[in-house]
Amino acid sequence: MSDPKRYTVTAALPYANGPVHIGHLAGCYLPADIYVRYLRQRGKDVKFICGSDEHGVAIIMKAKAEGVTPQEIVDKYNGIMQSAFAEFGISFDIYSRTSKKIHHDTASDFFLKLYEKGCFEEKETEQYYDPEADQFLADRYIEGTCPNCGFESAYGDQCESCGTSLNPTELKDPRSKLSGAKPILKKTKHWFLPLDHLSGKIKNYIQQHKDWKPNVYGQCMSWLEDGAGLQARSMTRDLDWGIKVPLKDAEGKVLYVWFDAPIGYISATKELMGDDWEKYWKDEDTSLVHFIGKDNIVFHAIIFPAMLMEHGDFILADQVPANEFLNLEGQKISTSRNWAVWLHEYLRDFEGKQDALRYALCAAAPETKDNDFTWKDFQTRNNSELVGIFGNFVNRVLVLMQKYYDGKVPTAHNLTEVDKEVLKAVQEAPAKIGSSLDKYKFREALASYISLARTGNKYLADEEPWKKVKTDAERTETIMYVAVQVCAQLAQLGEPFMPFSSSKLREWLQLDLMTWEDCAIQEFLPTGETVLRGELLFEKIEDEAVEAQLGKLEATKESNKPKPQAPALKEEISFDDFMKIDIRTGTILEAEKVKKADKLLQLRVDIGVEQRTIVSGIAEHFKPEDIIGKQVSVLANLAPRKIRGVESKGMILMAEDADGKLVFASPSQNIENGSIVR
Ligand code: B3M
Ligand code: ZN
Repeated sequence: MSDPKRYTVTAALPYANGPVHIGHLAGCYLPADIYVRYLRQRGKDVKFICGSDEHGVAIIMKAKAEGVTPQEIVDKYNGIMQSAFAEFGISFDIYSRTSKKIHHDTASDFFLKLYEKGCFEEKETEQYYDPEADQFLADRYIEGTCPNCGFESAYGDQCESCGTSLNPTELKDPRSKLSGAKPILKKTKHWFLPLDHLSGKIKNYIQQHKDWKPNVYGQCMSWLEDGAGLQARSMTRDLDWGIKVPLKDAEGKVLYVWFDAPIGYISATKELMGDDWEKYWKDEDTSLVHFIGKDNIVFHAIIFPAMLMEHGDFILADQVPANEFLNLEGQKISTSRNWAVWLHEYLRDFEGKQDALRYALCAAAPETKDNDFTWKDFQTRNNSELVGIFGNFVNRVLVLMQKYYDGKVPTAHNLTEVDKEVLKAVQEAPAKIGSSLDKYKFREALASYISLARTGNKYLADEEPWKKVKTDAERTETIMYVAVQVCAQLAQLGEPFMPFSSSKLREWLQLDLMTWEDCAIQEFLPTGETVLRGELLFEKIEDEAVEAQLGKLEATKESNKPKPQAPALKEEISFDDFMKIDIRTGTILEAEKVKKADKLLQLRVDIGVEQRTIVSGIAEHFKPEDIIGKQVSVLANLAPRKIRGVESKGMILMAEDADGKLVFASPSQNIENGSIVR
């Protein structure tokens, strides 16, 4: 939409079932925040809407895993997520929760309106039911063998091994994850939203948006062309957590989480704007923009628009700038495997360095394809770009300004071609960066931004005012005048990307934030204005800090390795069987290798009642001299055996792990030899 009157910008409502990690930030919340800050700086009327998604099976599963109620889960994580976003400067106008009454009411009314318009199809279908747990089973609660690849722990909706999406009834040997019981099929009624009659309208809508990012447009078109995508979708579920279906004959049923969650954007806008909310959702001059990750594309570009079309009162999304996924050190980010950089942990380990992460994540954002975050990259970006170029430039300018002019901006005398070029770059930066931001090309925008810092840094290094100051006072003044204008522009245009540093820099330069348009100038600080000394804008990230993070990930890898399985238990024996065994404590008195037998030690053991010879297969694990004097447990009534010509009476008890490591099953404290072990 060209030049809309206002913007409603939403960022996907994250499930309140875990803390926020860098994948969330890079994929959705950071680009959304950059975009919104940019719009605000352009003086646009924009509302930035988000909140916690507190319904759905994801929440219930997490509650089960932590052994608490769903309510406790959402309360806990809503708090953690909200403060992490705030700490990183994600500047929502509202961060709401789908558990609020205003949302329950809004979503119920929406459902009722569709119901009254006859948009739903009531259908009785057979669904899996757990007879022991006495409830219908959500797809994720059913496990079984994948009909496609034979993987034994496929979920009811998808096989994580081969990726096929499934229907629960397609699983072989289905079992309930709640009780382990074999689920039975039972009839249940649900309200389906038919989509086929909308297919023309939906296709038309998507095709009007060829300007969408290719990954988004492509996914929508392939979904529409596939046909299967436009089957009627059930908008209700048999669950006891969620928004109750507002109908009489709907006991025990709630709204499908993907029905209620996007309506959450509307509820939050109502909560924020009161009576003034409607124009943000109903006026054709409003541009509605959904920032999301790629796994949410279909819901935002097809299903939610279909719901809005059926309702009739609302505008549809103008843009759906979805990102692909961010990987971490070459592996998919995973909450369950703890393969992630959690924002609250980053804040603890890199205090005050929010902008460094914002910078690195924007520079490596998975805009067109999945991308990798590595700690080494992060360090390089910070140390060479932020510290080495941007920070170095600003610091030199501020130091020299104090040193030469007590902070007073000097006069510009004759401008050279180089001076003019630098000032031109300053003036043109807003248009250049802005045109990338308008196209949701955040990486490109950031690259143009940092290139202005590079220009400034190079200018100073080439012009060497610290040398010229001795011979040419006028030239030095001109150089410093130009350099300080570059700093000022960096302070202004840095606001969307690195708001913390940008605001510090404006403070040192004693500048207020200007509108983006007003920044298309060459002079921010006229001769005679004063700037302050300031401090260092960025700090180096040391190797140790990076190594600590890599060490943490290494430890995660270790703990994710499948644990060796202990051998299965042997057959049960009776108490009488057990009583036949005579185990005694004894002390090893002598130990020597058995000739021509690598594995055997011949031991002399005092077992209280007598001394005996025992041949033991432990020579590869212990040196004879190390075990003399050791107290051990001895199976004393084992029938004697001749081993390599030596009569062995009894056996030393050892524990052996899966790797074959041996340790003595000794008494934990010394006790009289001959004591009975039982
Ligand atoms: N909560 C899925 C997710 O967190 C879902 C998004 C809802 S947006 C309306 O990925
Ligand atoms: Zn499979």
